[in-house]
Amino acid sequence: MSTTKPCCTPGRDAAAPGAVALTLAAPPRGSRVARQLTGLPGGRFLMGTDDRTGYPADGEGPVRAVELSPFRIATTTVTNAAFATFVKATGHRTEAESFGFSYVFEGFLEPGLAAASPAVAAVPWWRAVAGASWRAPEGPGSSVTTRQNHPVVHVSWHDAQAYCAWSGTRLPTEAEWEYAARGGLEQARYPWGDELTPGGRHLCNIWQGVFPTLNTAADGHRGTAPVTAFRPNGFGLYNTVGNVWEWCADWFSPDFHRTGPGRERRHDPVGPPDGTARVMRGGSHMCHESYCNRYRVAARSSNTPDSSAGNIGFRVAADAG
Ligand SMILES: [Ca+2]
Repeated sequence: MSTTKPCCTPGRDAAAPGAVALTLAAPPRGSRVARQLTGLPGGRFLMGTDDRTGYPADGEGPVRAVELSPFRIATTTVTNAAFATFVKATGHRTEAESFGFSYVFEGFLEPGLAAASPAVAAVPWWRAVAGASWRAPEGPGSSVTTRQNHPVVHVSWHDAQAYCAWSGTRLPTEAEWEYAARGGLEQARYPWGDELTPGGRHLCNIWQGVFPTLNTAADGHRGTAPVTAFRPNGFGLYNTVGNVWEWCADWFSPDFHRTGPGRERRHDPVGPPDGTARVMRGGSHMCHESYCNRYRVAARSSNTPDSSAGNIGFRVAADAG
């Protein structure tokens, strides 16, 4: 169960039957995925926020100095095309496929399928859709044929781990993710500055209109957008906020960064040693200011590692060198 507000993404019941043990393929030498990562210098940066428009209960603050070693990270989230290459090479079956369902926003479903798909009690615009998976993001009959350059979705944290193992990469730690997402700006609210739509321009893919009934798509995208939509941040990274939530390596805790051992919190932090949910960062195409403004670069969320939904993806990272 997520320890943050459950609006971001619904989670599977941790005790649900059908959980799968995943076999990780050995990473190929000189993986193309790993070669495409961009190197970042690391160093000291100010992590978190004390922004009053945020969610203190999530553990967004306090602002603290964190030191990072150099590392590498992908400029985009993993695309449907890249994930298909991984699946073709390994035969990987995602957890959504093993469980037989995943969570889809009702507004993207055909009326008949919406009516046949149970709503999630606390967040009824989420439907548990039989047959929804990365291959069929809106359930049976849908496909990613025209979305090859969009982020893969309906992938669990475990699925992301399997992709990383195959590609010789790893998920970024939460601290690495935030440092990279900030793009070199210190304590800005967004990867480009403090204003959401400077000069009236949309700079990320979130929700405009009235959530959850009216999606005007004023930013040009009703659901996911291509991974290189909008301009990149100062480090060359695209869509670190909006579009899809991104899994991070860490277990989620709202307070480990305040209460954990000092050095573990300040130097290449990896989060708490155990937990029930993994960190997700960045918000998604379903975030709206009136409801949940977790598309801020310091915002945090989480979900259980076997959960998947139509607004969760991931980007990969690796150690330097
Ligand atoms: Ca949008």
